[in-house]
Amino acid sequence: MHSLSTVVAAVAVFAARASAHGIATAMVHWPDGTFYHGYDPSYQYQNPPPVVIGWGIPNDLTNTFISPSGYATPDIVCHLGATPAGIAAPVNAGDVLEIQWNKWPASHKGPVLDYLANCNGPCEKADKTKLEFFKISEAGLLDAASNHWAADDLLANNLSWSVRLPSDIAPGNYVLRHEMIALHAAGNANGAQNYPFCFNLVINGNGTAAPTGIPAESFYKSNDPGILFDLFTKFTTYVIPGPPLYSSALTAAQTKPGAIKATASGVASYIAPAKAARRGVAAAPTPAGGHKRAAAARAEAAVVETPAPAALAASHATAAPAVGGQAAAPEPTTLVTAVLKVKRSA
Ligand SMILES: [Cu+2]
Repeated sequence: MHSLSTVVAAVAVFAARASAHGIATAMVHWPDGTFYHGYDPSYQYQNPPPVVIGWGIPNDLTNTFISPSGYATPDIVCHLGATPAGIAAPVNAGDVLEIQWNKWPASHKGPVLDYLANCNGPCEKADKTKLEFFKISEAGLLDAASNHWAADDLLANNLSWSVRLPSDIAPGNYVLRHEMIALHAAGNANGAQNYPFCFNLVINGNGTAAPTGIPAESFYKSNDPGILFDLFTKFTTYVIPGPPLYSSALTAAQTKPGAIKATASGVASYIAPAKAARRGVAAAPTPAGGHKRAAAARAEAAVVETPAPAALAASHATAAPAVGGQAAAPEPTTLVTAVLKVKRSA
C-alpha cells in the first residue's frame, strides 16, 4: 500500500484528491497534437460535471487502485465503479495517442499495458462487462541490470505514455483501456496495484480487422507470474500479464510530450449509415473538436450532406490553440450539445 496517501487522505479531502498513486487524466492525439481532457474525480463537485472522453470514476475519492482480489469484478474494467464517457476522441487507425497522468510515484515500478474493445454501438452506452478487449501494447521490465521499467519511462517523459493504434482494425467506436500495474507490494498475495483508465475513441480508417478480445475480468489471476512478483529479489526477466499482444500491434516511441496544438472536448459516437438507415434516422458523422457556433453549423451541414465515414476524417479537430502549451480549460458544452442535438432530432 501507499502509506503516504493514507496519511494525506486522513488530513484533508483536498489533499487526498491531489495525492499519491495517479490517474490518467488526459489524452493527446498525434499527429494533430490535440489535447482531450479525461476524467478527474474532482469533477463530481461540479454540477453538471464536464463531459469528457475519459470514463467517470466519481467513487474514486482516495485515488485508489484495483487489487488482485478485484480482478474478477467489473472494477477491473475501467477502474472503481467506472461509468462510460459521454463523448469520444475522433482518431485514425495507426495514430499515436499520448496518455497523460497527473502523477506517479517513482516507487511504483511495473508494466504499462493498453487494450482496445469495440463497443459495437455507441460507447456512451457500453456495458463494460460485455466489452471484449484485445491488447495493443505492452511494456514491462525494460532493463533488468538497472531495474528500469516501463513505469520509469513514463516518469521520464513527463508522466506520459504513447500508444499506437493498430492500422488494420475496422473503423468504429472503441474503448481504449490504458493501465499501469504497480509492483512495489506485489511480492505479497493481493499486493499488486492495478490502475486502469478508459477513454472513448471513434476510430476512422480503412481497416477490416476485428481482433478477438476477452472481458477484462478474465485478464489476470492473482498468482500470475507478472502479478505475484517480488520486486525486491534478484530477477532477470518479467512476464507481462494479460492476454497475448494482438498480432498486428504497432509500437510507439516513448518520448517527452510535444507541444499541444489544439484542445477539443470530443464528439458523439459514430453511427454507421447502414444501421441508421434501417432505423430511419439520418446518420450522424462526428464533427470534432471545434467549439464555435460555426463549427456546429458545419457539423449539422455534414450530417445532412455527407453521412459517410469520410466525414469523420474531414472533421478532425479544429479547436482553439492551447494557451502557453498547457492544457486549456475544458470546453465541454457547446459543440457536444450541438452534436447530441443533431443525433436526437435527426
Ligand atoms: Cu501508491
